[in-house]
Amino acid sequence: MKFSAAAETKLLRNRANPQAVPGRILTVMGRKWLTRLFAAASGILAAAAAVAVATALAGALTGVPSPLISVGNRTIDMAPPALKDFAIKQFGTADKPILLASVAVVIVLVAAVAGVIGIRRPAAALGITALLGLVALGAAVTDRTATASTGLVVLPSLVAIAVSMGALAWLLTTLNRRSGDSGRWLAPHPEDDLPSGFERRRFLVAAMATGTVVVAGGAVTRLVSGSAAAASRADIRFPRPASPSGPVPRGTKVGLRGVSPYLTANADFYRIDTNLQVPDVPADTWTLRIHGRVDSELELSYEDLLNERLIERRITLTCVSNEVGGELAGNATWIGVPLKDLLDRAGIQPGADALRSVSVDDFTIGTPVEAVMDGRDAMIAIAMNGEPLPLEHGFPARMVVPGLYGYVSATKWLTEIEVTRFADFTAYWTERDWAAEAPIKTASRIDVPRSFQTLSADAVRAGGVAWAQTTGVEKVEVRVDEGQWQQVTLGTQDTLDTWRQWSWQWDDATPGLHTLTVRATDKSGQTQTSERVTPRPDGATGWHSVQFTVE
Ligand SMILES: Nc1nc2c(c(=O)[nH]1)N[C@H]1C(S)=C(S)[C@@H](COP(=O)(O)O)O[C@H]1N2
Ligand SMILES: [Mo]
Repeated sequence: MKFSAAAETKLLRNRANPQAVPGRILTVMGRKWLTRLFAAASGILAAAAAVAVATALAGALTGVPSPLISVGNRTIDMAPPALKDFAIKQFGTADKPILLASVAVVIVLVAAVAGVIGIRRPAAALGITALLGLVALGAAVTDRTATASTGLVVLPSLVAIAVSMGALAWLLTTLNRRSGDSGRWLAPHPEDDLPSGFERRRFLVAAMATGTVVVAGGAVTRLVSGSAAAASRADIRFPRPASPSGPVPRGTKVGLRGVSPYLTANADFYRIDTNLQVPDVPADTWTLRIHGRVDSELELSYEDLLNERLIERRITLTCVSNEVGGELAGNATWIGVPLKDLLDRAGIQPGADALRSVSVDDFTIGTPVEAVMDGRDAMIAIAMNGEPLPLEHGFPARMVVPGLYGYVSATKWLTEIEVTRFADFTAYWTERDWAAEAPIKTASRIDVPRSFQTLSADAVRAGGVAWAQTTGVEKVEVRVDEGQWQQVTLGTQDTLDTWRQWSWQWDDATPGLHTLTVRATDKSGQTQTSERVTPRPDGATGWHSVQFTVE
């Protein structure tokens, strides 16, 4: 940008007096930049209107994700494994809003650029807009979470293309038109690059109309976005489990502030899945089909599950992506139907070594047949901590298998179990470099003190949790700096499938900066290895430690 000497002086003067800047921006920056600003805003407005209308439309249709969600879903499915590891590690369970925000930022940028290009080359701008819509269309058609017919699934993107092109054409026309023009549609003005005196009023009308569409789309989305699953969940009453878990034994809780609660509340329970939008499955339309290498196929409704022999168990779930010291584990009371009961009834044929379980959105998990038949409390769970499964945790039904990481066992929104062989299929995560079989590795964690906390010498207490599902935690030890390992106080073992709280007090604490390290030994005598490995392919190992200061 070149300024005349006069303009430069003005600019300098305005710097000295910032109050005066807004009024002068026009003269100093030039109309060219103002036009660009309006053009960019036009692009963004048009795109926003398209997204709003498409999202409202998708909300009104069953089984049709909004194009924005579809783009997000496809991004998740196509992202290289390393990027996903990074996202889960950096953002944990906030990875979903961050992904959606990134998609939105990309759309805003592209739309703004399209708008600016549209000052000179309206056709190119419309082309870019159409291209954005086509990307959404492609994502919608290939979105595995879409359950409606293709004809319906493409509808929101097609409407989005029409809305964005129409709105942009209108906005650019008013932006490019001079008073006195005979209304040439979308006519660019190559003869001067400072379209002067565009018809502010007409542009404003177009912009406000488009803005109204954005707001209306948002309002309609709100209206139609009530979930059928939530309504059906509210009506569910459970019979008393035939095999209750009994109360939590005394002494399970060590009573130290900052240690993870023994039972994790549903609202605090970690959530990991590939779904940007929680599948909306009312219990009364849900079915579970068990088929494949079985003597007789089974098909069960939710009502059928309620009439089965129900067991209630406390089980600690763990995600394979959990880093050493990470928070991707939680302990809950589950009610469900023993998988073994159903599989025995179906009759597993010789040679079958795997269950391929499928969720309503075609996410797949492979689980060893042996693990669910060896007597552990593998179940099709319908309740979590006394409530029907929360929607995010798999309503109406999910699998829970003690001792296996979630990605090889804990299928949420479960709808199909195929009895098969590992040799005959790959599952969602095994296609992405994770191991096909993944028993949970023994782990221990320091919840308090937090890293870099300062403690007074007379009150150095530490505590946390340790888990070794199906084997049980035998012993937890800590050491200060490179000192001797010392045994901690362990909460009572509840079941072998639950974590144990631990606490420890440092009686003769010395001032200074210290490192506290923890390790657990399971009931088979195996102590956690100090060797650090990453979560991929089958779970992290290594000792957790925190640094803190004693005063
Ligand atoms: N349908 C479906 N089920 C799924 C997943 C998923 O992405 N989709 N993720 C699995 C993983 S990796 C884990 S760790 C557990 C997490 O269960 P939670 O979200 O209830 O804690 O669900 C498992 N079940
Ligand atoms: Mo996981």
